[in-house]
Amino acid sequence: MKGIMTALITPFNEDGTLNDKGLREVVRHNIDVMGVDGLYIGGSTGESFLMDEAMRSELLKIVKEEAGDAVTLIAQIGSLNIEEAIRLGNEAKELGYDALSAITPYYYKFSFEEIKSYYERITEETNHPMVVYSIPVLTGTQMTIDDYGELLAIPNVVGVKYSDTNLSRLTKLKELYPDKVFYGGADDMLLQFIISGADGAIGSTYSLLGKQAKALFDALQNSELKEAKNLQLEMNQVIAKMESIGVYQTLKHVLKEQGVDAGFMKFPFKELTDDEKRQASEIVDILASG
Ligand code: HMN
Repeated sequence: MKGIMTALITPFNEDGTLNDKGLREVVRHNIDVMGVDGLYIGGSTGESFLMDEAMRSELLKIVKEEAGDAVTLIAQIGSLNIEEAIRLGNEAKELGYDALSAITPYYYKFSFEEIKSYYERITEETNHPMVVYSIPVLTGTQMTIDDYGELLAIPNVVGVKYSDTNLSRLTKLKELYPDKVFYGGADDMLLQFIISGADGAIGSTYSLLGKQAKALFDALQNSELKEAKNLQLEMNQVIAKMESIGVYQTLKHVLKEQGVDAGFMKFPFKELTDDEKRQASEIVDILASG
C-alpha cells in the first residue's frame, strides 16, 4: 500500500461512453512504462463524479481485468448516495481490489458526525480496507486532528488520502497513527509530503511523471535530499504547465501524443483548444528530452 500510485484518468469516447481499449492502454502504460506501485481508480482525475453507477462499475471491472495482481489497486467508490457507494464497494471487493477509498460526502454542509456515520456505514457493509479521501479544496470539508483520529479508529479504516496542504497536521497525524497509511495528494509537493510523514502519494500527473516520482521517492528513502529536490523541480516544470492549461485535459492530450489512447473528456469538461494543444505538446518535448 506504500509508494507512488497513479490517480487514473478515464478515457471516454466522443459520445461520453467508456473507451474500453483506451482504458486498458492507460492501465498498461502506468504499469509497464511508468512502473508505478499502484492505481487509484475513479477519483477526481477519473471523472467518476460525472459517471453513472453502471459506468463506474464497468470501469472497476475493466481496470482489474487488465491490471490483474500486478500492482496495488484502490477503488474510489464514494458517492453522495450511500447505497451506490456500498454496492460499488462490495463489487470492488469481489473483484479483488486491495482497498476502497471514499470521498468525504460533499455539496451539503454535513456535520462531522454525519461524515463519520457515512464511513461507518460503508465500512460495516463492505468489510474491506478503507482509505478516507480528504480533499478540502474541492469538497470544502476540513477536518481537525481529532476528527481524523475518530475516522482512523473505525474498524477497517487503514489510512487517508491526504489531499490537503497543511503538512504540520500530516506530521502530527503520522506521529499519532504510525500504523496507518497516509498518501500525499499535491504532486508538486511530493518531496514535502514524504518528508512530512506520508507513506506515499496518489496523483494524476504520475501517468506522465511516474518514473521521476518513483525516483524521488527512492531518493528520499536513501536520504538523498539534493537529488530528490532536483527531481521535484524537474517535475514541477511540467506540473505548472499542466495546471495552467488544465491538468486532466493535458494528461489526455500528452498521452495521446505518446501513443496511448487516453480518449476524450466527459461532458461538461471541454477539450483543449488548438492553442492549448500546442502548449500541451511542449510537455511532450520536455518529457522526451528528460
Ligand atoms: C484523484 O482523486 O483523482 C486524485 O488523487 C487527486 C489528486 O490529488 C490530484 N488533485 C486533483 O486533481 C484536484 C493531484 O494529483 C493534482 O492533479 C496534481 O497535484 C496537479 O495539480
